[in-house]
Amino acid sequence: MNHPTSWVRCNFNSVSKALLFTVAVFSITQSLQAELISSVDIAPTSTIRHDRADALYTAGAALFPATGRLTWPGFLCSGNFIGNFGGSGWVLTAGHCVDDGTAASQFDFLLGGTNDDGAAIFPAPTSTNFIDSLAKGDDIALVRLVGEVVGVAAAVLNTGTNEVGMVGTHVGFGRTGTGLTGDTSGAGTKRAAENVIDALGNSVDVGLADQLIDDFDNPLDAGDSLFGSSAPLNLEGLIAPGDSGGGYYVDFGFGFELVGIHSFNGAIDGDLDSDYGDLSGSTRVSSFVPWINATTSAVPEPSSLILFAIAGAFLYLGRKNKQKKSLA
Ligand SMILES: [Ca+2]
Ligand SMILES: [Ca+2]
Ligand SMILES: [Ca+2]
Repeated sequence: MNHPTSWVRCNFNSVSKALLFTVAVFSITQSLQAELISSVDIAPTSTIRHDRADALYTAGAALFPATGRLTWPGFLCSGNFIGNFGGSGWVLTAGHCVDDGTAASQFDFLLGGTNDDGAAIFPAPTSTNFIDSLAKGDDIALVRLVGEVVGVAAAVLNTGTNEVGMVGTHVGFGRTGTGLTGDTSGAGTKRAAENVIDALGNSVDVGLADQLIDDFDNPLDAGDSLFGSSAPLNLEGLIAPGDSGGGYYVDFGFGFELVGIHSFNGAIDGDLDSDYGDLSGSTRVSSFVPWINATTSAVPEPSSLILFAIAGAFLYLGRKNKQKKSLA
């Protein structure tokens, strides 16, 4: 049974809202910034329904080949291949995954069984640090890889603005557990979990613009619903640490499109463990498509430049030879 509107409002009065926002900030700095790679194991990822087989969630991940694993010394996030431009593959991830000063070359993107290093990092233009990214809803960044990605279809960017109410799929390499236990196991394995995009952050008093918000509904307790319906989807789940930067996908009828980049968890039970009743926020991709297109198209084609330089050298040598011949 859905909560009456007044219940939702009651739980987001000024006191509760302050608590939720504080917890949401805490979740980014403490719970979803990235996953310490020391805790990585072979366990599956993201929290799942307690009454569903985990194999259903791990099998679903195969439908989303563009989402890969982004690691750097000591940490793990997720990222999404969005295409080859200027002779390089490009990865769309969360800003807080790449803003700790680590050099681009220290990042490693694993996709389709192939690793590649980062070549350059491009934070959202308005992002100055992690907390700013949360407050502004621009927790998003691009990583240009050294080489092109081969043999993997790129994620399609969503450009529309009708995400709310749609069924989405979270894809990432985060920690796992069930809705009853919370995220109790380490990150490192790819999985996919469904949820309904309930609202934009700034429309439900979570306080964030350009964020897609959802909750982890409990099949045993309708009271755990924070937004929208209290009925969980068949493979309902919530993102957890390590899923940061991963993809939130929606099929609007033309195949899956990337609508969100996993950003943070929130909780009103005081425990940021992605159990039933917790919530998550993803940065809204459609708001950043102009920046993504401008950034990926601004890089010159190195192969073209090299060809031009070689052609120029031949031309110069040819003239020089001609001159020598004419002098001779
Ligand atoms: Ca839900
Ligand atoms: Ca709900
Ligand atoms: Ca919790």
